[in-house]
Amino acid sequence: MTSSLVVLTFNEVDGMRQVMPQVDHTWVEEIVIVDGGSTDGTLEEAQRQGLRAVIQEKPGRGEAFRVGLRHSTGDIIVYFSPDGNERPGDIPILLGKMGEGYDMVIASRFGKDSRSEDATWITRLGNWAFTTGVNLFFGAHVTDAVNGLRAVTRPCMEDLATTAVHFEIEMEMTIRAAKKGYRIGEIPTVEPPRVGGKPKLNKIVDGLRYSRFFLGQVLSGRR
Ligand SMILES: Nc1nc2c(ncn2[C@@H]2O[C@H](COP(=O)(O)OP(=O)(O)OP(=O)(O)O)[C@@H](O)[C@H]2O)c(=O)[nH]1
Ligand SMILES: [Mg+2]
Repeated sequence: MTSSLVVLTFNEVDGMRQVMPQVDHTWVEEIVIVDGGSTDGTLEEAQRQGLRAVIQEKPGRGEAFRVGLRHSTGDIIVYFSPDGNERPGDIPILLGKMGEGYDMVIASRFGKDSRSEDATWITRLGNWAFTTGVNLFFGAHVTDAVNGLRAVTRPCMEDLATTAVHFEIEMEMTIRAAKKGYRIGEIPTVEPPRVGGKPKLNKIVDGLRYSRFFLGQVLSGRR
């Protein structure tokens, strides 16, 4: 089984400098940066580190997940955001868990041995509500339905045929995988605070988008 690391960036130069050097290139067969149109030196930094970058034609983090799927070749894809919120050391742990036969493995910030040093009470509440909803309505059994750090097999990701353009992508992946009966596993993680740069997720705009997306999923058929 080969694996690809798809790295999602949009004006993330600080993270590229501080986090990417902690990624051991022998963990995976290939690394692909998918960039949403950075103007802060992210692409120059990728080039300096000898990393291949693909620039999105259409904006959005959800779109970036599909660009990463199209521009990588591994049997397993690990989606990784180098903004400091995700620990590079989880990459081999996710791959190890995938070896147990899962179709998707999510790094959970809210499980038994997990911790988030980044979440505020509002994001905690939101994550809890959406995860509970995804479990109740779609039969997933997860403690974190929406974290981005996750691994998925290529056939599973292709079959999910995602359409989410923005931050709803992870919720869509978890819902569709649960609906289709894929095996979803989790590993506990610790979410450190962001390093530099600016958050791209807007608590209000994206919170509303999440809610609308979730309701749409519920109304369009639970199973
Ligand atoms: N390729 C690509 N990456 C994106 C896009 N939007 C955000 N990202 C990246 O996705 C990752 C997560 O975005 P964040 O803004 O940190 O979102 P978050 O982690 O939910 O929110 P914070 O708690 O504020 O960090 C970062 O590495 C961003 O650079 C996009 O449109 N395209
Ligand atoms: Mg972040």
